[in-house]
Amino acid sequence: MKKRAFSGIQPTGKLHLGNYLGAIRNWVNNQEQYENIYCVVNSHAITVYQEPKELQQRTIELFAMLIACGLDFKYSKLFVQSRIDYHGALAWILDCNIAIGDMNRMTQFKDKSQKNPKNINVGLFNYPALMAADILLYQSDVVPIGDDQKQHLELTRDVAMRFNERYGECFIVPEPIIPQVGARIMSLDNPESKMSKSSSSDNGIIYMLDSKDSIVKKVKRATTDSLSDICFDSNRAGLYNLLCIYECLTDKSRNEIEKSFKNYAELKIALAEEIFSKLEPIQHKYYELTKDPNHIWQLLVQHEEYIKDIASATYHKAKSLVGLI
Ligand code: AQP
Repeated sequence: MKKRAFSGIQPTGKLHLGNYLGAIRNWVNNQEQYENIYCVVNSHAITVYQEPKELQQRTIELFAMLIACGLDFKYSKLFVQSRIDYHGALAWILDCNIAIGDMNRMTQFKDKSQKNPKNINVGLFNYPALMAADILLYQSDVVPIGDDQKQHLELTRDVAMRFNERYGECFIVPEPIIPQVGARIMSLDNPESKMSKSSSSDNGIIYMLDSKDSIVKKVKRATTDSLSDICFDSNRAGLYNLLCIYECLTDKSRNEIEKSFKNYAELKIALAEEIFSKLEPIQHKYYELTKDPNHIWQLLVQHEEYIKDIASATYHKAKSLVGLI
């Protein structure tokens, strides 16, 4: 029997190359190996204020983008989190089994609350419990994620084990799958921080729908250093990031890549070409798909009954084990 893979992505902004290389590309590449369930986690998105109409629109656009990136309904189930009520309900049960000290250690909460000090809400603090519920509801064996979600996955594993010990076997304890290359794509203009949908400046982010011109401009302007030799040196953060992106996109060896370019300008030209050649077919498919909003809606509800059955079985088991009637 195939192992089950589960992962999610938030409709918090426009999808970028970091999301693609760190997560989605691996979902797509591994989809024949696993039984897959993927999710647009829009309930997570409201932990930071979202304009409601925009959130609705972005949820649908992200759903279409995931299909354009290559998620194939023959192998993968795709759905929208808020349409399945069991996520919030299981999160509450898990909340009551997570120590406040464990939650206090989550670095994403610290980062996000520092970025946005006026909007530190309970939901943002509680984000990891909802993420644990997403994963555990579907009895997931593996969770393909970028490096930034590793700590949340550890908390998910801990709460699953604690629950199973305390109340009896209920959840599969999931394993993370973190790619060796591309797990943390950094911002092009600030290579000390990760490329992120909610970054304040667009210059460091390659969006999935960026035009070729825009990609070329952003890559040309990418921060490097005053040296000139090309080598994978993680102390030279800007260059290292560009080389890692190139490595991810071409699957060439590091040695071969280092020998291919004499200077930064050559590397940047080749990298921009490589990025656009990977994004162009995705962009075509996305624009094709979004011409027909009714069709997207049909796809959006297509897997809901299947998903609901799995979620309902897990939730009712957990509910009964803790003694809720
Ligand atoms: N820069 C990145 N490099 C590699 N992987 C990344 N991921 C995100 N950024 C990078 C991975 O993408 C998946 C979906 O992420 P998400 O939308 O759920 O939330 P996030 O990690 O918080 O992504 P962003 O872009 O930084 O969004 P905002 O700004 O809204 O928080 C995850 O598997 C993540 O690891």
